[in-house]
Amino acid sequence: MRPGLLDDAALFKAFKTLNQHSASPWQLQDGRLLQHYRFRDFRQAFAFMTRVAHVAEAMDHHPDWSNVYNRVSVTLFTHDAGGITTLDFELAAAMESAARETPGR
Ligand code: H2B
Repeated sequence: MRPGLLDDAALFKAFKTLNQHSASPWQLQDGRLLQHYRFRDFRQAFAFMTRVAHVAEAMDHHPDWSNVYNRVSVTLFTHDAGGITTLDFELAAAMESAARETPGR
């Protein structure tokens, strides 16, 4: 079963936990989780995306993202639920780990 939408209190709490370990804070924009990453070059940006792709497949939960050279912009949203769920926060946390493992940030 897939998780339901988070209410405001749960959202606030999840943000706090997520951003304790984030170099730059995740933001809430238009009902989605938003983050921008910058890496040394395209190779490292793509290495990051590859790391995340493995996690996303394992979770069956996928980012909306774009890549321009060394930058990756991410928005997370649970399409099936029409909003933000715990899956988005799990994927966000996995992205923070993947970013930490990617050299040359
Ligand atoms: N990713 C995201 N971000 N939201 C979803 O609702 C979603 C997904 N649904 N990945 C999954 C795939 C669904 O389409 C499959 C069939 O489980």
